Amino acid sequence: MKKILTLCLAVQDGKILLGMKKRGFGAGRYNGFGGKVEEGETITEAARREMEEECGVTITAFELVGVHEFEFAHERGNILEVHVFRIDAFGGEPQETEEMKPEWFALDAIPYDTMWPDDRYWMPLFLAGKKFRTKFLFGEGDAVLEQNIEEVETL
Ligand code: 6OG
Repeated sequence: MKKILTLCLAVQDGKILLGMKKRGFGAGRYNGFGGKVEEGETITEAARREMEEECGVTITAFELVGVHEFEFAHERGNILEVHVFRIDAFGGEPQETEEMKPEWFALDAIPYDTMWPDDRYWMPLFLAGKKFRTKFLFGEGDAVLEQNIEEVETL
């Protein structure tokens, strides 16, 4: 089974916008904004909706830059396919919501120790403006057991 999700990362003036996830899957970690694509919605529509719901801003310029396939050793065959968008412009000011507390980080001070453990491996490609496809297998304590990161021209 495959679930399709979005992950939106805004970069502006040498900083990246992350949110502290307050509840649900990934709570206690900083991450981009996003979630499951709902029925009847395109992936880009889902990205726009999640940015509005989770931090109250409206995307005005963005690009699909990566696709991850995440799998957990205790549930082999359940794939999370996460579509990563770089947000180049948005309207409004990021606001705390019930789900996320937004915070800007300098690009050389990204809080990898409080993020999903895959992030430190692919974020350098993201920050270098590359496109990528990855596969990660997670084990006990969400440790990365296997990883494959491919830089691609198009997605
Ligand atoms: P909701 O369950 O809140 O959406 N996500 C991951 N992000 C990273 N960096 N690593 C992972 O490794 C992830 N698994 C899921 C996708 C969950 C949000 O978290 C992202 C969504 O943006 C396993 O609807």
